[in-house]
Amino acid sequence: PTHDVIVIGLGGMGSAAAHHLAARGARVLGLEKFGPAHHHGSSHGGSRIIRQAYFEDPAYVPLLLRSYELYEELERATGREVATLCGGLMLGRPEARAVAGSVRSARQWDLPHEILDAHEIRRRFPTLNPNDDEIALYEARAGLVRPENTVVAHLQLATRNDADLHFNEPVTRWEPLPGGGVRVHTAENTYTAGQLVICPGAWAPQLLTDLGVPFGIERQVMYWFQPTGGVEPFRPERHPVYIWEDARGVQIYGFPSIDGPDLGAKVAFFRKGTACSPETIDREVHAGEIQAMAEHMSRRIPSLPGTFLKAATCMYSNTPDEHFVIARHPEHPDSVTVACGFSGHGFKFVPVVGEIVADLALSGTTEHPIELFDPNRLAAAPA
Ligand code: PYC
Repeated sequence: PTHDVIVIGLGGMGSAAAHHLAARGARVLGLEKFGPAHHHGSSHGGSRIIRQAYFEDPAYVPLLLRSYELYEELERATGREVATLCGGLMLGRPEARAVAGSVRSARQWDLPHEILDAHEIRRRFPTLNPNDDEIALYEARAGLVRPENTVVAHLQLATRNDADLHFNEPVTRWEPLPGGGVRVHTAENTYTAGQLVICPGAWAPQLLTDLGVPFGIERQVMYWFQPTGGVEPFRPERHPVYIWEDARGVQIYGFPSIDGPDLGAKVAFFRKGTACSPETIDREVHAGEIQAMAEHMSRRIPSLPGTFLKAATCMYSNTPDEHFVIARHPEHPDSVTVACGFSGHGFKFVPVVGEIVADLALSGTTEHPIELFDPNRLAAAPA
């Protein structure tokens, strides 16, 4: 083999894996279908939320604490801005999953947080207009990470450690070799290595046919609006990130204005997409969708849907329980590691997933708690 480890996919997770593997001295080949930090998958759009009081499950918290450390290291090592801790609000009725789940994680892990009633939310964050029966968990250490900068920073560090990164070279198939190791085919070449790491994003159904996980790929839309009265109240010094759940369980999430006055502020529905595949996704954003977003916002952040500026699509790769898959491949446990099914909430974990994947590929195990991400939990029950 010419390389120790081949990494398929150099988006968020794959770029971090390439960096951590190369930093430990592995000879790494990275193969990516598109260019560096591209906009075709799930790692673009300028911002993603980062938070610690994790409503999805308290088991994520130790990984988040490590991710925060690694984001800081990444910023120091590259000089690129990757994280802005502007604070974050999880809003809704007290029983809303986003609120009750965050409170549970914060208490279990003793994370600094405040509980704000509707009056206090309005007083501290005057752009927000909650109903009287809504509350929020406020976390000062929440904020946003920048996906494109994060990917570029990891690629830069991987290259610094001599990783061989090939862009615009799609993988057509891969197979384990009888004597150990793997072979990977692209349109132009065939490569062999002792270990394979697959970080496929929305291409999981094509690249992981024998994993036994029923992925649901979803089209999602991100919207940028210019607030009535301008972006001043939305600047990150004054405005937190937020996830806001309504009485039906519909969640929106949003950001302060971070890309200059002309780009307004970004908002999106969380987990309310439509089924698609990378080949069939509708990249156009329709007037009815923009109208629905503006109407949903206007009751909660009345100044935000002032003027629609632009929208962009991306894809979620959902697992049935919305928890990740990070493991040795059950069918090829000696040579293949997978990181996939991030279900729309993975980007904040990118650096720690890179570290875990490097552990698994180089030693077969990790000290990080990843029991929740075992693909066997999702295997179809035998008939
Ligand atoms: O995980 O915080 C998050 C998030 C919000 C919207 C998409 N992901």
